[in-house]
Amino acid sequence: MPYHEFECSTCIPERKKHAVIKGPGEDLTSALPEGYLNTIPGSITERGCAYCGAKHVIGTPMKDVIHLSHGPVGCTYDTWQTKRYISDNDNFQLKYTYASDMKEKHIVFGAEKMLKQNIIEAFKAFPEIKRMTLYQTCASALIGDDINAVAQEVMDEMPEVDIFVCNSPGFRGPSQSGGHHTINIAWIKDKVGTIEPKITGDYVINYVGEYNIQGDEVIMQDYFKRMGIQVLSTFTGNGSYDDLRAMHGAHLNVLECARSAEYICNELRVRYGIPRLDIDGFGFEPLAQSLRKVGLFFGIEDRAQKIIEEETARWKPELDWYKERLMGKKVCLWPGGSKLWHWAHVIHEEMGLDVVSVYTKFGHQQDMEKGIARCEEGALAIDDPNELESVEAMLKLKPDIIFTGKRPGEVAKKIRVPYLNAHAYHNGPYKGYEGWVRFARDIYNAIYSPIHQLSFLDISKDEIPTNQGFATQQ
Ligand code: CFM
Repeated sequence: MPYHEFECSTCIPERKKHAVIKGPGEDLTSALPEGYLNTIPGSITERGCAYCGAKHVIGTPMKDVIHLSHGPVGCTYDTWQTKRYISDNDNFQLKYTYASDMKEKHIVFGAEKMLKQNIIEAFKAFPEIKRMTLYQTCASALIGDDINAVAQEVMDEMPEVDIFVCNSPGFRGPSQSGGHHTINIAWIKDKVGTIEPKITGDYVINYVGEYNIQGDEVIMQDYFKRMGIQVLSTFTGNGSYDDLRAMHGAHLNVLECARSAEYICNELRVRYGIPRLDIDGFGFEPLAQSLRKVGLFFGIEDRAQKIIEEETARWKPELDWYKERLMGKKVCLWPGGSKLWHWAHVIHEEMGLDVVSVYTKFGHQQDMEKGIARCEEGALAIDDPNELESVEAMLKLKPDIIFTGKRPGEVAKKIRVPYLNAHAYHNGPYKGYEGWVRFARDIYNAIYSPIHQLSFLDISKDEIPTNQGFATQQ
């Protein structure tokens, strides 16, 4: 039986089908954990909500916009520490956060009037910004505030502004992935096609599912520019609201994170006939293949090849230096969604790491299928894990490092497992040739940092334990 039962979860028998061990010769389809379902009551999930997926993942990276949540102020939490989608306009979208600040009285009497005042006040406070995204939250959706009507009233009174409304309250479920879907569809339905594109070149793409975490988009944009490609819009990292209204003018959608943004690509194909090309900016070989594919589409493979050769010659020796030192180190690869399959095989092939476990918080079964196919035999695959399960897994697997988010990362540190931030990165960008070397350097530093050796010290005793089965100093 491929399912893995956690000791800590025997009291929640439904959890059993959410974890599998990749056994030798096992039929992958029968071993696939369940996924993209509502979280089981009693299992304290670490997922985000549908509002978070819409706003904090996809909406907020848009740089020239006031992002206002209609709800309690706590819903706007998620700032520099957890989200690092930087921009070239001095990080306007990260520096400020806006909420209508609903209180109990608004739940009783409604908050539409207050919302209208808040929208006008926000535009007045930042007169140079003429665009806004407005997000429904659980609180305002439950009482039925009509935020579309409020937004329309403001636009009628202030013709110079444009407001995008996103109806993805947290309870819409089942996780942030539901929110990705909702905002993708809302954007194409309400905004794409409302501005005509400015075409300046022969090869025009939208770069989709790319959120410019610590500059990922900038590094990829540079390759496209060197190939003579015009990036009409980026959905949505460092992206501009009005550029994204003109997405219908591109010749090709180049899709990076298929988990969060395949929906808009599929719609752009149906509505405007623009093809979708999935690429991967992580790792030398996947990136080379991606640049070649884009080059092939436009008949400019030679330009792609030139970049691949230049960049590989510049960065490969550094990558190999790290590979030698990371060979055979055990990794738990525990991101939110698509990084599980973007990374699983390539960290093994290009950095020598062995993936002993994969998990995804909100990925669909197809994400898990790709992830399991690409990780090592014997690996433990978990869907929507909770904290107790991940601690149990770490104690059992004794990884040298885990790649995950801040919350599970802090727990890992307490049991002396080094953690690297797979979401916001430590010292990114991680995309591109240079980025991939930065990733290797961060992994190396995390594993070999003397701090982890020191953390094994029990100062109540007179001994210095050196190796307890986790990181070993070289
Ligand atoms: Fe796509 Fe993302 Fe990811 Fe994602 Fe995310 Fe993210 Fe992630 Mo955090 S869009 S699925 S909802 S690659 S925020 S930039 S790092 S969990 S693996």
